[in-house]
Amino acid sequence: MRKKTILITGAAGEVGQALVRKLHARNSHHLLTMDVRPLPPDLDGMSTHIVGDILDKSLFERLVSEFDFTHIFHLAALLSTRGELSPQAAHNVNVNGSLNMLQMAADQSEWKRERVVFIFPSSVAVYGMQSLENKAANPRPQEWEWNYPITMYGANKLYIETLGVYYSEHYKQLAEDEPTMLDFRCVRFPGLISAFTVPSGGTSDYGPEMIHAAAQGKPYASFVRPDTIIPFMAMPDAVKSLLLLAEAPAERLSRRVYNVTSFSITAQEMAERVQSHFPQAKITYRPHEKRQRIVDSWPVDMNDDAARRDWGWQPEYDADRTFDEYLVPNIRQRYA
Ligand code: AKB
Repeated sequence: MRKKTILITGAAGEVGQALVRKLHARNSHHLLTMDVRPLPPDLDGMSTHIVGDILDKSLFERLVSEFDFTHIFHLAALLSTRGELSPQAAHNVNVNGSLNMLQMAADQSEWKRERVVFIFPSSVAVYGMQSLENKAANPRPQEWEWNYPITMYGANKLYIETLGVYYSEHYKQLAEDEPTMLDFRCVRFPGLISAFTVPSGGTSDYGPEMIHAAAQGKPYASFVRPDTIIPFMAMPDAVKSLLLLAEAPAERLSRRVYNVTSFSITAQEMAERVQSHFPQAKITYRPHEKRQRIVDSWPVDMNDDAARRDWGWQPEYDADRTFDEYLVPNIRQRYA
């Protein structure tokens, strides 16, 4: 019999590592992890790990013969800054790779006559505020408002959201017998901050970079202006939202794509918090015109009322708790 399994792609990334730890601690499912990189040694033994590429369809053909995927957390992606440096590579991974995953989950759902739950992290990058005035006038957009991304990454995420809904509700709509469809569920994340990993290739990275630099006694020049504001969230809340949404009863869900967020903060407020914990921190500002424009196109906040109402979403870490109880103690220990 095939093993009931949770598949996590992009498992060596920031969210992936945190999710693997959490799911392993629950000990309820067999975990199959995938990434183009090996997992860090401290995750050894927590999953069956495959070093492989989501673009490799033949790999999935082999995997489905061995594993029965009940849930797929498809986290693999190239982030927004990286995507602007290599737009075609980003499109390949973020769109073609995601399409492979969706098709595999659709085939599995149809074949098993059981909906595979497909969890997809999207991003604040799907928004595109057209000016700073527009950003200030529309601080908390709903899911369907201002969906005019200016990055390859944002455009890719928005498209996969749409395809996920298609595969869940309209796939093979002209066939005589409607297949059992996959169950696509998506959270749109703000900038994420982890105490244990440092992001790479994102444009919200100035937040986490600032604090990780300060804890190591390194100076940091922020690539955005001090007044730059976007929403952020601590990594434990990001993982919490993925699991809450994965476990929510289908009848409670009024949409397939949900905003989730925690606190909005300017780069300067972030720097002040960092400096209050690390008084020697040297934080300066050297805005990078193009990365600045990307962050300026993201809203101040996101309306996450639907997630709160439908599946009880509530962040546990506001800005105070994120810094005082999560980031600072763990980061101090990490670099001690
Ligand atoms: C990025 O900066 O690209 C990501 C994101 C906001 O999704 N952190």
